[in-house]
Amino acid sequence: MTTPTNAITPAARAVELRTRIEEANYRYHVLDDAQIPDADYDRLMRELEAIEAEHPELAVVDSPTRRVGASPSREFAEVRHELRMLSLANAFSDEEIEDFVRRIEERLDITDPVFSLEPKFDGLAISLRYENGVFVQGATRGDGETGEDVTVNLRTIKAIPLRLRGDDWPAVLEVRGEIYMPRAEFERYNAHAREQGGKVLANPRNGAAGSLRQLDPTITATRPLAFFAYAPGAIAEADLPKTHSALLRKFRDWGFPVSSLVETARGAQGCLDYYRRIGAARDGLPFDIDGVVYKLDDLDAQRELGFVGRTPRWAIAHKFPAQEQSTRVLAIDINIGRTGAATPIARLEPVQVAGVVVTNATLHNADQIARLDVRVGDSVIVRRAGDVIPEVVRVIEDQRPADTVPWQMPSHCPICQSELVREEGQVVWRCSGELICPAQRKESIIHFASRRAMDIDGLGARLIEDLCDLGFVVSIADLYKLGLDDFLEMKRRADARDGTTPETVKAGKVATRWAENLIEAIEHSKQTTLERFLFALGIEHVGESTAKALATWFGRLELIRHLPWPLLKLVPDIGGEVARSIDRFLAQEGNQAAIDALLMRGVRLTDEHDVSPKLRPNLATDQFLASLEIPKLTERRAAQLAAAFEDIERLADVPEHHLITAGLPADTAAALVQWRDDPVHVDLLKRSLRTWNRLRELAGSSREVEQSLPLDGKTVVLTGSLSAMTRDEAGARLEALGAKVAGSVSKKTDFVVAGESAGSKLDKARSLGIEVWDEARLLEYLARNPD
Ligand code: 5U1
Repeated sequence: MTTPTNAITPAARAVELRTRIEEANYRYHVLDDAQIPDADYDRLMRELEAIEAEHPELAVVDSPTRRVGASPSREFAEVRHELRMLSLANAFSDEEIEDFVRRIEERLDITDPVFSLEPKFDGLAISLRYENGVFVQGATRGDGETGEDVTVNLRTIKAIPLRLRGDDWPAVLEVRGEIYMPRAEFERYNAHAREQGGKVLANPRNGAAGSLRQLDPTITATRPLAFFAYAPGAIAEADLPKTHSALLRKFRDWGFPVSSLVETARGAQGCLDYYRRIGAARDGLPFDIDGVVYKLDDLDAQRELGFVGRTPRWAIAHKFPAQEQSTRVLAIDINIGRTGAATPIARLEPVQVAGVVVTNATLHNADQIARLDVRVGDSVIVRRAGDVIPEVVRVIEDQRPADTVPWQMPSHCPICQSELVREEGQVVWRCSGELICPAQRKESIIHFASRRAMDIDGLGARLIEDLCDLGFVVSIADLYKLGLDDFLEMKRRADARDGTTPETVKAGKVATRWAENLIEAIEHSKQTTLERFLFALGIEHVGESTAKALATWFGRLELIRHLPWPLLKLVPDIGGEVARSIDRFLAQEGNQAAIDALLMRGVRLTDEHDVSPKLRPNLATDQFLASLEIPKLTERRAAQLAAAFEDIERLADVPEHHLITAGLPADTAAALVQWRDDPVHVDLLKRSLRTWNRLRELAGSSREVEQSLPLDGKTVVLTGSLSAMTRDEAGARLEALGAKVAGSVSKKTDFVVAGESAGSKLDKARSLGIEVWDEARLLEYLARNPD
């Protein structure tokens, strides 16, 4: 076949596609600035795959289609590193860093040298070798002299370039760095594994190491791994930069991801400032780090200093306090949450983890215990990262005492003795006691009063426990009937119980003031927003964002509290599971009675409004039919049915053959009739039709166009601390002006508000060229745009 002269040849198209795919990879993994949507990227890949399949002669080894190519092997070959892979000396205190810097100053006879400052990534060190710009080999560190050849696995990681960019790279280039698993990807991976009953990864570091050491590269390809370059290995003679930081910039140009947190600074003080800043930002980073690394920036000076054993004199790791420690399990208890979820908790021999004494750690659920095989008496590794509840990561099996037995979920709630039950397909066991279970009641009241819910100042968990234990409060609405005498009496009884009874006049006055403040806070909480109120009810799966969606789309409590689940699903962010959970909650008389009692005792929702006109398109007949989840009724069939039956109420009794005449396949018609005639669905259909009609009326009469707001469509990120208001308050003000407040900076961010001590988010905003407002500018804007 000849190619028309004006048409692009398959060879030229393949080159063009590879260039575009590589450019997309570079932008995404190195510049953190994705330019094409995933779907377009996939399309380019499929087109390239098709060309290479049809023209095998055009396939090249560094084609992006060849990332997963090799078949499983039985073991990894050994690789001898041309240049030894070094390790770093560790330091844990400021003094050790001051000594490290002093030693360098003395040896080189200089003062305040410049250091390259970098995070110490918690992953797996590797070395990548490029010959004439093409990736030829990748190896683990091993013992520093010899590692394992993991080239085929590394090829599957898109952040690793298969061919270098530009043309000024040396003929032989080894780049060293860390393979890691981003936290969010780790969570997503584990959530999926749990759902599928698969094996979960213990932590992101094990996830990265385990994934890279798979003998089958197709498995590695499914693991969400990433890479940061941080050091050179063997390099052929070339004209290279004179400093480490400039070399990292070169790596970036050649296509390697380099952390945006890399900086330079002078002397020990510069290093220690960096340590503290990165330490403060650590929990908010998208990946795990276990310290920072300081490297003398001048490469000639590095060579002059040389090594002691396997560690360089010119670099050091300044480690954060350990996040994992070993301890012993003294008992495994069950904690009952506000939705009745029974969470096993390990009671531990007290141990310091990252500066805090840990005595309890979550074991998540019975499946997790079975997977880890945690037993009372075992020595275990506990992990505490940031604000996250400490968790048991694994058992140290060779320290298991002889007399341990596998743990079993108890059959009854330890608090109310109701049966513990587990719904089919769910991992969570629940106490079936619901409102009779004091633990569930207590937890639901604690949640109701909490800062992000009804925000009752001063009414914390301890106080609520006392109020419940001493019989002053049984349900959330009881909070609003407490008087001064109740608080004083409760305090008297609690003090007597605990043996702390300071019956002095002064103590009496202090107690009265305390009780008055509480009553004022309770009174104050009565004026709240619909969104907070819905969140405060503690409905399973209804977090702040779902509560906000409900409030925004439906506008009024009276409407929301009678919506059956199919209609709740018409809101874009609410799926079947969440909608059913809300429906289940609202179907319980006790819950409806609690809402009535709250309203009767004066709770007022200050921001109720009409149904959002945005709901109108979602109320189309076909969408309504699809929301009912009738078996076999796909979206297409729902649209067909909607077109055939103007009066959809007829569906309740239309004969099956009419459905077939209307064009539905016989099996769909039969499924619909079977569904409709099931007594459970008769009522659901009736209720859904009634509320759907009402919603259509309401959405039809609500204001045609919503007022546009000055920050409509803008995404804002707040970071650092503000002095005139909290970040939450600033966020609420910006939201009231139409902005969406996001938690992390991306290229979609329109501007970042940076207060005092802003850290990595500010750095990222700057590196992406995003507009940054300081507090003064924010205040000025808010003053000019009152909400
Ligand atoms: N960020 C960073 N981590 N890390 C680990 N730099 C760095 N350098 C290392 C190691 C082992 O070794 C250098 C001495 C090349």
